[in-house]
Amino acid sequence: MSRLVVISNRVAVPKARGAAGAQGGLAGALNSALKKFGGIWFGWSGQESEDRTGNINLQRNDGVTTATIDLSTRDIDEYYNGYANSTLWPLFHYRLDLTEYERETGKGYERVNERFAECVTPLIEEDDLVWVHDYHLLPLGERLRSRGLKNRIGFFLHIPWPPTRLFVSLPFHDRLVKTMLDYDVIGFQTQEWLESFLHYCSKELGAEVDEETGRISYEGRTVLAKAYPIGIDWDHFQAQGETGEARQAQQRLMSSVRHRTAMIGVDRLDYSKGLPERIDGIGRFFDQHPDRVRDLVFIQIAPPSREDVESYQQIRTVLEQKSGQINGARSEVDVVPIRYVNRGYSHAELYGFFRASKIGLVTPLRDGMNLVAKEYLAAQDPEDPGVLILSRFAGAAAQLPDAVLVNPHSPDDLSHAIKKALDMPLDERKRRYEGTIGTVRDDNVQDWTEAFTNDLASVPI
Ligand code: ADQ
Repeated sequence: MSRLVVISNRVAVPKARGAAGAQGGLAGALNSALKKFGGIWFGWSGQESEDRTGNINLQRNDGVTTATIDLSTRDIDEYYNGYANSTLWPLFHYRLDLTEYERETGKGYERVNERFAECVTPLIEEDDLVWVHDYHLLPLGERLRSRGLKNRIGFFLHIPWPPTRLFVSLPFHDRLVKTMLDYDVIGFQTQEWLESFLHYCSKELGAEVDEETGRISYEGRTVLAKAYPIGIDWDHFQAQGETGEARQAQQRLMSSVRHRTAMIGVDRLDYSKGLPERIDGIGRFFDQHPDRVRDLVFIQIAPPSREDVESYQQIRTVLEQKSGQINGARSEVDVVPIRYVNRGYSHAELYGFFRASKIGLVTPLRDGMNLVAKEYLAAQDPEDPGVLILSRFAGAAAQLPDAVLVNPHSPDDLSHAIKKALDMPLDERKRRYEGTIGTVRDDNVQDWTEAFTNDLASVPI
């Protein structure tokens, strides 16, 4: 059997299952795949150092080998904070207004991709399957090929692929996509992002595209492009729900909201997650239904991320102002309608909070998939499930049509959905829950890993 080499911007060092802080989700799934196949997970250590000697830190933990390199201050600035997070991330989330185009950061991005290729190539053996992840490493396939690698190489994009009309605003867009056609399999979260990619290849590159099979033929190579919707680690998440930590978290939240309904949002602090728009929707709900202020407590958990990027600093300030305004206008001595918490929690605690919350509010303006929506559903009591309000612009909406779907840009729509969820009778809540839970349970992250690696392993070479 072939080994698997996973390459991503950051590497999650595996922890033993059941150990305190054991990881779930993507990191857990990739680690189990690596254990099954044997192999290596390569990426940036997260550390900054000016060491250019090509030192690779190899570690073996719980059956998985990780190989990491440090990046220099300039590399982090140009590749990570610059091109990846100030150009590609906003553009791929349809935010042209936030997209920065700087030649220097583009060069830094190429330089770090080249460095990744240089460092990882000696670790790759002849029959290894190579699986590259996400927007930080779009051109890595081509960099690896230029070093003579003949292996099967796959790529998965965790975020949306933008429509052609937006994507062409990126200088050198064609050069970037041509580098991607050196992969053998390219995976997207949804049919929608896949279609945008195929459209680009056909219209802008003149590639031959078979819409039915997702096969793209270009300059003598054939690439398979396909949708592989990611899921959660169901078993791991349920096991977290059985812990004392989860039960305590549930109790803690329930006793603090008492007779009121808890409505929860859990997101990284990121403008793509629609947080200010969500607060506006809640404000609108309180304006339209002032008699219900005492019925509802909204808990937003949003730990900061990418704090070196300016647009991320701004979002934090905006959010604090908006929630402060509503709390200022609507609080009583014993009622504070919005609790805004700036830190992360473990999956066990999140399970408990989700279970204690009768409404889950997941309203990104654009999202590749959104695993929080699936985790919220997975934590519900089947006999008395809560209601998921979900943005129609999250990739997850295509898989969860029985959620209450909303347009996150419209405060009226959000307000209406909150009212509907608050008043929803048990039989409708159960019907919606039963319509979604099968997908969440069965299309899980193990399945996703298997589907992708099976397709990659079947590529003829
Ligand atoms: P993210 O943008 O990080 O991921 P998401 O899928 O919602 O978004 O979350 C990933 C994980 O982070 C989830 O397991 C969630 O529980 C955890 N998380 C989020 N907020 C948290 C918080 N406040 N505290 C603790 N944990 C938190 C990117 C893409 C998504 C895609 C994933 C996976 O942007 O669209 O679903 O990758 O492919």
